[in-house]
Amino acid sequence: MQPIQVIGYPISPYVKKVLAALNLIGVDYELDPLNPFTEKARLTPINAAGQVPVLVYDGKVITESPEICLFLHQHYPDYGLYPSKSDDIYRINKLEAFADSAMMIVFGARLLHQRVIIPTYTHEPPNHDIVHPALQTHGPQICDTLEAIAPPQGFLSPDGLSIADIMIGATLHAGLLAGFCLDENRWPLLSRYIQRILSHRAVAPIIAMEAQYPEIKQARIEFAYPFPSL
Ligand SMILES: N[C@@H](CCC(=O)N[C@@H](CS)C(=O)NCC(=O)O)C(=O)O
Repeated sequence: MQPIQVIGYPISPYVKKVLAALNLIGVDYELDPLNPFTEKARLTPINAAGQVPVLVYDGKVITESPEICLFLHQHYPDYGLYPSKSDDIYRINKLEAFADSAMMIVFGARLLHQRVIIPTYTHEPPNHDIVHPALQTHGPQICDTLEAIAPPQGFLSPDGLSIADIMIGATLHAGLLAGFCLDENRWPLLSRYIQRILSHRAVAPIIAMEAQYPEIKQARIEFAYPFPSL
């Protein structure tokens, strides 16, 4: 079998999800850090949707991060990407979907995209009519929801770090890179839970790799990223 390949730059939370899943499983992979904004011509022949991540596994091309992670789980069922009990699987799937959609709209599209990606790749300023409500209203609403379900110890699944924790951590991290303030007095359980996810052995190397990108180095300084040692 040829080496597993992941296509997509690790700044994307969806790409982080797939990389962390592979790290959790413990299989080797090659990363092609293709940037979907600057390298579209190279990407569309691989994925007509023009999006990352893409997984190339034994000659098969798989797109869409939930499908990729399900595919990996089917090939490596014993590594806890999804929980072992069916009730837990349903809950974890719903929370992964919440992070993929509602959380990505706020922390990915309205914050990271506006404040870091657009200024870097188009040299346009952020749209403050989008950024301001995300920082002041939408982000805090999501954190209120998450504070009610954040586990005081461990992760959302009794089996350990799962795909839902990974995506919740990756999306909130995107918001933090763009200056969202995760106030530990207002959201104490959530703050500790997010730190546990980001420092997990499957996730921390990706955060460290991403920190080498010039736009992320700059964002960490400009928006005072709260976990500089990660
Ligand atoms: N539903 C897709 C979303 C992937 C996605 O939106 N990727 C973004 C990067 S965060 C992208 O490639 N954007 C480029 C574009 O849409 O032009 C998944 O879960 O994989």
